[in-house]
Amino acid sequence: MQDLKALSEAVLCGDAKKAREVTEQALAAGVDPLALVNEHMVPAMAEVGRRYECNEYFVPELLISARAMKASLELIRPLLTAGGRQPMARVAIGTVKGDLHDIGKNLVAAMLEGGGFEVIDLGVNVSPSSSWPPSVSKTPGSSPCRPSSPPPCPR
Ligand code: B12
Repeated sequence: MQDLKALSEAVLCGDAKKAREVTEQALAAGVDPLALVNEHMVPAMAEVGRRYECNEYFVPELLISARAMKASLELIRPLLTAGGRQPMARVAIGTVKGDLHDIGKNLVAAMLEGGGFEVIDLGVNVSPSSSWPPSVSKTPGSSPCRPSSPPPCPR
């Protein structure tokens, strides 16, 4: 099996084909899917963010890195979700109005599904005044929404 550094590299360089290829091989070799996310892809995205902050990367690089991460997550997501169980609760999730970052949200949604929750994904850029699907508005309880990633950097 290939060195898993190739996965971080593929995300960092925005090589979706390579990210998918390395993920496929790693999964076939029995590597824990969550380890691929937490130990390789998330740190690579953090480095992408650092490069963006230092003006080494710009929005196009963010986009192609995000595309590479998504290509890999497409293979991983089904492994995080468990089927056939009665859901223990229903959760609505979305990113708040103005926020288009959905990779983290999608990951959390997959983990919640894997943990036995029914997830209603409201998508991105969700306004508080949006008309919620009936399955959400009829459900008592809270809905986790998420603002744009970390707090602004101190300048
Ligand atoms: C990829 C990316 C993009 C992509 C997003 C593609 C996509 N489909 O998601 C694109 C290019 C579209 C983008 C655009 C912009 N981005 Co951007 N982006 C990133 C980047 C590099 C990675 C984000 C990511 O996916 N990380 C990987 C995931 C797995 O991590 P995560 O999102 O943090 O999620 C984890 C946790 O937060 C948590 N979590 C997430 N959601 C939820 C929900 C619940 C309920 C719970 C419990 C937990 C949870 O669990 C997740 C798994 O561990 C970050 C840098 C960074 N270091 O994060 C900047 C970053 C978030 N972006 C930033 C900026 C400034 C922008 C733009 C304004 C740039 C511009 N000038 O246009 C636009 C804003 C667009 C908008 N309106 O939202 C800033 C945000 C600064 C701030 N604090 O507001 C960051 C931090 C970069 C930086 N250092 O300056 N971006």
